[in-house]
Amino acid sequence: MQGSNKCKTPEGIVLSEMYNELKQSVIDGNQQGSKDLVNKLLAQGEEAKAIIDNALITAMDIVGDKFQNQEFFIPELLVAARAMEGCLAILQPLLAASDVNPAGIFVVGTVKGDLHDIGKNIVAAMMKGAGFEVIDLGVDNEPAKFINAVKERNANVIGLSALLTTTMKSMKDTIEALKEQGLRDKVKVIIGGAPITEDFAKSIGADGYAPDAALAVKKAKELLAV
Ligand code: B1M
Repeated sequence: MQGSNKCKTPEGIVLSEMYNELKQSVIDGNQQGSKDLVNKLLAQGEEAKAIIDNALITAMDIVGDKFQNQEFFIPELLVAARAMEGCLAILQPLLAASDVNPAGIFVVGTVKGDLHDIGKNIVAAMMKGAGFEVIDLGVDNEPAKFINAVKERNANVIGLSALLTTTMKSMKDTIEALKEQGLRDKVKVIIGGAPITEDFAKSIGADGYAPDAALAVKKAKELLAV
């Protein structure tokens, strides 16, 4: 958010109120209302990344807490996720607006058994924006899917995303499969997702861990020295 909490647009609209409204709208699962608010914030000159960081991610964290406290159930989780996805559909092209030469070839996907893709989609968009060619495998990818993509597309970085503690093991399996295929030295592996930590990344032999999409870009550039 630009300026202080009380920062006003030329029309006198308080930006922090618009951010709060957007947060609530996503929590309520109001798809059209959320998209309208995103468009309004963009029209006020707010940047895509600021909108994601200051409203959308916080909204999903609140939704997650409510789910954990049994205030929300799967239907509420789903409608909030759809509202968030609608907003991201507007914001992703803005994050990815870049015309530089590919800094590297990045294969990204959510690991086997895991259907969460909102964070992974933000990572993919930010990597595109940073000039990487991005091959997005979607969700629920067994190790062989990553192996094939690395072989076919000659990728030099893989991004593995997991949101469930139960699917973290699949990250280790993917790294083991890369070793078995003799590909481990050819590709850097970055992992991320809410339950992932630096220690876990080290313990499974990943090259890097990133807690958010911006740091995933930084880590990829650092590993490839670009
Ligand atoms: Co699910 N879910 N969910 N869910 N869900 C969580 C993850 C949970 C923490 C909620 C809770 O209990 N508080 C919990 C996991 C508990 C655990 O494992 N410890 C949970 C559960 C239990 C489940 C189900 C099992 C529920 C059920 O069926 N009983 C089920 C599992 C389905 C499956 O995957 N097999 C399930 C289903 C779903 C929906 C389908 C309804 C929906 C997902 C929709 C979708 O993704 N298209 C959903 C949602 C929306 C959530 C929460 C509420 C929000 C996730 C999200 O999108 N966050 C989530 C609670 C939470 O995380 N606060 C929850 C916003 C997103 C931007 O953040 O993905 O963390 P995140 O990405 C961040 C960083 O982590 C990082 O960058 C992003 C930000 O910049 N990052 C990377 C992510 N990937 C990265 C990769 C990188 C680097 C950084 O490098 C490659």
